[in-house]
Amino acid sequence: MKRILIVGSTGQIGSELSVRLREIYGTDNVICGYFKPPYPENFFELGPTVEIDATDVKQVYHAVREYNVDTIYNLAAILSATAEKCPKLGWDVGMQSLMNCLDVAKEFNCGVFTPSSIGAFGPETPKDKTPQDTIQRPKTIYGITKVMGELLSDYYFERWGVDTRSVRFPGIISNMTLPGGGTTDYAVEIFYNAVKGEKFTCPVKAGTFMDMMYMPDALNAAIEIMEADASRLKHRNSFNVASMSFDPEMIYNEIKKHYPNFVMEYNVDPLKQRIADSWPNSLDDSCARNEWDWQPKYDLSKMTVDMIDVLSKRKI
Ligand code: AKB
Repeated sequence: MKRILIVGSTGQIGSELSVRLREIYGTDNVICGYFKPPYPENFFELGPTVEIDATDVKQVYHAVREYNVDTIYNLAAILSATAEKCPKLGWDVGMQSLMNCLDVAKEFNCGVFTPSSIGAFGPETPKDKTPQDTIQRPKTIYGITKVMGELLSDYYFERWGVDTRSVRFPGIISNMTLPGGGTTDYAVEIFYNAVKGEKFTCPVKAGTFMDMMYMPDALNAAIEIMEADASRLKHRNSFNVASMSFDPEMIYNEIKKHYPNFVMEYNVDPLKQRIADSWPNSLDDSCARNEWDWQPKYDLSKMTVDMIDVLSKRKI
């Protein structure tokens, strides 16, 4: 049975990953690291928690030692658009937290999962069906930290045997916690506007394709890669994973099947457009499928049905 520390457990991925990990490994075996408010409702009653600023190695060290942790989910990050406005913060949070987690993992023999992203690619990368191993010259600080993170994680594995594993997440669409400061956030926000009966203003142009993924598939990816048989892994940091690729018109038209009067207009945010234009249209995830049987369950239409069902039943 794993003993897991989630660093950044109150963010978009962490708040749902913590629930799933507790279902699988037991509530007391999943320690939710938190840094600053707001905390999800009942956060402190749902299981063990620890206050942790992952940029401080002592705090990571004490949490891992005190709770006898053997696996770290390192989710601390500043997303692409926010990091671009504050590159030093993006670098410090992304890199310092990772270095600290890796150093502590080396000491205590822990496995480490750190998400990479489609942001680890850049304009020189092949845009369609982007291969697993290809050119990685990102033009954002977020992407640079992701490439560094992949390299550093492989380095710790090759040099010291630290069991580092990772996936390159697309934009993640979820109905629980809103993302913040990402380039792909529009694909979440559009659902909230549709369900509330409000017009949606899209910050990226029609024809801007990016890979996206529904949260249940993203959680499966994060859990299955850490459970994968190590002897089958030819790659580690980091696997392309994919389930759907769309542009704003495609998601708008899918939502309109449920809300025929829904209106979308465009007001392009130059920063988000620049970032989106530098990222791939779609990834080839065949290595993940071959090496650890990755298999997503949701496409655009199935996800849309579920998002609308969940959000419309909840007061948002
Ligand atoms: C972002 O838009 O910054 C993230 C990502 C694709 O990594 N959602």
